Amino acid sequence: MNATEWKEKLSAIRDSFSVSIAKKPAENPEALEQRFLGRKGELALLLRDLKDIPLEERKPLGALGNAAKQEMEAKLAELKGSAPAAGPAVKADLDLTMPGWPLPKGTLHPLTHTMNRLAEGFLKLGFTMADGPLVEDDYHNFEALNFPPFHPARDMQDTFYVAAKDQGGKDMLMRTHTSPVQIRALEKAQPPLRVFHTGRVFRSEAVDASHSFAFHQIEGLYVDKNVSMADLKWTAATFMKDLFGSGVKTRFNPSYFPFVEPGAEVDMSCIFCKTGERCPVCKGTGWLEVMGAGMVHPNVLKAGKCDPQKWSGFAFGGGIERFAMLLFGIHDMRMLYENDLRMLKQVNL
Ligand code: 2NM
Repeated sequence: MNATEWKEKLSAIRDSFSVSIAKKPAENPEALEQRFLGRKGELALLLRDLKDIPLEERKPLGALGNAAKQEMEAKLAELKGSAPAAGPAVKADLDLTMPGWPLPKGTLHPLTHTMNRLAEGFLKLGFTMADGPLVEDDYHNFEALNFPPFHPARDMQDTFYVAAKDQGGKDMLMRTHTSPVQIRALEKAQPPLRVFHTGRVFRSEAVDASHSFAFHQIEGLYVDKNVSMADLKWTAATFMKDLFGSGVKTRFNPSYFPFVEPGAEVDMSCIFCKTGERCPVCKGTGWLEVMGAGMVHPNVLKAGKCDPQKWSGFAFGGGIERFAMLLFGIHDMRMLYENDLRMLKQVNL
């Protein structure tokens, strides 16, 4: 558990305490005390988890925990003092000074929450948010990204084409990745440029536990003088630590994407492995593939009206569903789209 998750849990405990304590007729204060403040109560268990959090982050969290404890103790004392000794609940209990009924709060969809976390991570690193259309033309989705004319990804099997044509009479399609947003950003502004985008993409694929025909990607682009693979590695490592905690390691494997050269797959160290067990998530390899990345291909820079002799850049991309599944321990992507309330209500901010 990292500091952010710890804070989220604390907040969830405080929320459910507030709801429980405001119930009418009142719940038994002793039972509430045991549930929240007891030796094996929710707060005590959470405080025990502090040991997993690096020392320098632990102190402020401990203070937050103690403040919450005192607050709960005070509220419980109040409840005990005001509870009728025994017998039926007092009928004339209209007390205008009592706090109102708690309204049920809306919660963010785990995917929305994940997108927000990703966006926060990149905004912190000085990237700005870019946007682009879901219905694209062939030029921005493929041609400007150095897809050779007969590249299999252009095939009807993978791409949803729409009936409409663009103004030049050319095919329009549902974007198959978020990369066209980077091309549009390059067209609009000269480097130095640091942009990212999170949004929906569409592929004509069969649905299963790890595939969907409409999913989400994050992509980013950095173009400047002397941008190197080392900058890319630092950015990827920093970002993964921000998302999954400071203990997470990152490694690169060589890979191919038409729009980068060299290209790499980005692995993060498995966050589910327990020593001595064969981990079902990383299949015992210790690594999880989470992103693609590389140095922007000169042809792509040219398409964005940047001189490759003068500028260089890195780009990266990854599936947001995958990040959400890792963050929330979800094993089947389809659950993200089924709107089961137990799924929808787990982000408690
Ligand atoms: C990836 C992997 C590697 C990428 C490249 C670009 C652009 F437009 F700058 F060329 N945008 N995104 C990229 C690079 C995306 O996703 C798997």
